[in-house]
Amino acid sequence: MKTLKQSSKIPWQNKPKLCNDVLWRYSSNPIIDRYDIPSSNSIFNSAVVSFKNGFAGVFRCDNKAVQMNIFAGFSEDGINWEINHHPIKMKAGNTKMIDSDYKYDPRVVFIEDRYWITWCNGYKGPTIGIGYTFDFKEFFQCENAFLPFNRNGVLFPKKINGKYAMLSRPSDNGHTPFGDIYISYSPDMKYWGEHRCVMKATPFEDSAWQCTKIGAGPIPILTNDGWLMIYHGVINTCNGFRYAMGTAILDENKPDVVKYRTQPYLLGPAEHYEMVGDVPNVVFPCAALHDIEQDKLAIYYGAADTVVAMAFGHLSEVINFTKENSL
Ligand code: BMA
Repeated sequence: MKTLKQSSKIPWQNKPKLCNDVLWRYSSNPIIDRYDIPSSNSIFNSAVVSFKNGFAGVFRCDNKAVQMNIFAGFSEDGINWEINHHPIKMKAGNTKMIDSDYKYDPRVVFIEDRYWITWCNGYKGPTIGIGYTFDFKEFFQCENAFLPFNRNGVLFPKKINGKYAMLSRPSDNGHTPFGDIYISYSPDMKYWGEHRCVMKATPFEDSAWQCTKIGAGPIPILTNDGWLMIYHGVINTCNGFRYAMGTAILDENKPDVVKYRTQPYLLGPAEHYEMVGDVPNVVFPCAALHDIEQDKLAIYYGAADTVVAMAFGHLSEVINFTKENSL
């Protein structure tokens, strides 16, 4: 089996006996509450990775002035987190231009020798910010990857055909009633190009939960079938947007080729903490830990733009489900 190194002790809970679904929620969800640090109004859409003997993460904590920023956090077990009370302070990375009106929806991935962070960075509107750290103490900000407006920048965990690769979702400056997933490449994490469309929102009749917009979630996972991409899909209802989670499998060497993509969602807003919060009806995955040998997948998602929750699955079942329920 192809695998990229991950910790062997990922957080886990067995599938409940009566569960027929491919993913199941952690029984003590949410794992992070809205007021878990003194300044926070909400903590959600956050990213975690294996780090040393445990885990580290970058958390979106909006404060009580409802300003969006990202904070480092640490955990021994991936479930109980200590989040710093002060936001990440960036130093100059590959540029001196590190302007940032706000930061939100981070993703984190280890590539080669360091942890790379992408987030939605406020520069005359939302675009994709990039930074790196070696230790989750000192952080360095690089050039924004794209022109505004863009969201959901998600790096692949290794170079593809010799270049860094990133998914993103060109958008507008507001709540964006459209959105498709694109891929871009860079030789150096500074200059991005070769933009290609990966997949678009679906026609309403084909799969309505993802008919308004879609965006990449966790770092894609390399499997024998290709890249497993977990993403969010959105439908615009008479009460506003509803965000659910789906999966697709992209070709390993040509990841703009979609091999499979689920018609049904795998997890949608159904529990109270997903349906009730600052923004109701949002399941927004931003990170996943996996262990191919143990066939385990642990997904972290923001719920109702208020708290962080987890769901589990067997990787093989997720892949089979994606193949068997493909559009
Ligand atoms: C998006 C972003 C996300 C949020 C989602 C639902 O545009 O702001 O952070 O979870 O909307 O409100």
